[in-house]
Amino acid sequence: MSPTITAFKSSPDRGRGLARDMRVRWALEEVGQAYDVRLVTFAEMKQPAHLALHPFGQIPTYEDGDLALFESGAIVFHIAERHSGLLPDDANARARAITWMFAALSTVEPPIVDRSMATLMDRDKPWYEERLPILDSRVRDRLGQLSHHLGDTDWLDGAFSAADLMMVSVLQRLAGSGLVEAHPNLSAYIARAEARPAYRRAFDAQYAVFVAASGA
Ligand code: GTB
Repeated sequence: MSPTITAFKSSPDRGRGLARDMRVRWALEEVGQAYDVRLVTFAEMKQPAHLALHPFGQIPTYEDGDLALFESGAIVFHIAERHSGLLPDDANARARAITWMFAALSTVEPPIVDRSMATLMDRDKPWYEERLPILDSRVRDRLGQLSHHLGDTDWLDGAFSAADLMMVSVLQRLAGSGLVEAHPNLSAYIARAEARPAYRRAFDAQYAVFVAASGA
């Protein structure tokens, strides 16, 4: 039986693929694992049935037989461990790829989410204009370091892996901010990942949900 993931019934990102089900869809497409999607409303995410799967009442979740997981990082890691194609076979290369997955989630993503939340929720606050440059500068620091590491290589460490899938998913939230665009190698890195057939299939699937929900 195929695993089932959850995603927004009506995503606030309007089909841009920025919600965290996208990275799970992408991982499943990369390894060729078919999956089902259960769409949930914001209200349903806070109901006991969903809270039993996700203690924080969020998406994505992942169910496969008697296994239920939450947290996009844990889900992608699980998929990468259970299938070939997303983590190297060599033990040291595998450990490095896992390190980069953690780096994406715990070092690069937090300042990006802080900035994104401020631009979404705090524009009307009296301190917004003063705070934004601080948030921008924290993001700039991380992007500068990441850009330096990537240099002119295609992927973070050898072949494409779950590390790149996670890092690109994290960086995409900055689209249009000008912050990524200041680093041509990071823009090219994102474009390279987005050109992958598995990414396109995942993107199209989540976009179809937006189209159906909006009647577009
Ligand atoms: N750490 C968790 C993980 O990685 O799985 C975070 C999960 C999470 O934040 N889920 C969000 C959620 O369910 C959706 S992805 N929110 C509902 C709630 O908390 O009540 C975050 C997200 C939402 C919207 C946009 N957007 O509009 O661009 C982008 C990302």
